[in-house]
Amino acid sequence: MMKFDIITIFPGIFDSWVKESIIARAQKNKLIKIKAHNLRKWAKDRHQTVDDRPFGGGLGMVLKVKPIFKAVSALKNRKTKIILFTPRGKKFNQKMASKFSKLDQLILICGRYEGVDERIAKYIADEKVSIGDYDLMGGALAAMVVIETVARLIPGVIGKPQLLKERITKQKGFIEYPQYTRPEVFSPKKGVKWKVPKVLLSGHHKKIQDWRQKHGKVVE
Ligand code: 6GU
Repeated sequence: MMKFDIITIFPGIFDSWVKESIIARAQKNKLIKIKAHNLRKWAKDRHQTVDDRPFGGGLGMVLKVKPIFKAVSALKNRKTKIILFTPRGKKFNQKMASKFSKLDQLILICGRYEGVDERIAKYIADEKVSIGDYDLMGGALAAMVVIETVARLIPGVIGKPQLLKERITKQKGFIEYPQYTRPEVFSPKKGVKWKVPKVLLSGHHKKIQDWRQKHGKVVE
């Protein structure tokens, strides 16, 4: 079973996402385990301080290195990778997801927008990951993106294993192609017809495959 340990100052953000959908079912079936840990658990002073003012001055607060170090030390076991989410990280893609899916555990450190002490990136994290070139409020959404992408690659997480296999192309990766269902013709208003491509109604397997290859996108 693959374990996802999230370190965050906003564990509540993950609640509904963990309780619903395919992620919840995968947990119930003991294929994965997701736990959002409150970083304050590892801040033992009276105010459970997890952040402090930046050296050199500047606005905002910076997450301290010690609580994160203690959290990671407490959570780390098995074949694991420690990921720090930061806009300066390596851009996340399907290939990284595929590598991560072979581990026993991911520890995901969610920073927040003002910043985290750079020693966490330098000494604690195995990988620095960004999910794209835009600014978020913190790493929580990035963690959900990574966990969902990785979890669905684990055998059994997606209901029918054929669903994964069907999309594996001759090359590496998955093919994402356009899909249609009934009706064959939809009329949003008089004189307008939105039609399903004829080839998909033909029953001609090879032609359908070629069409899907041509119009699809390979994600790897
Ligand atoms: Cl991982 N964190 C933040 N704060 N912003 C981001 C990001 C991560 N990836 C893209 N933007």
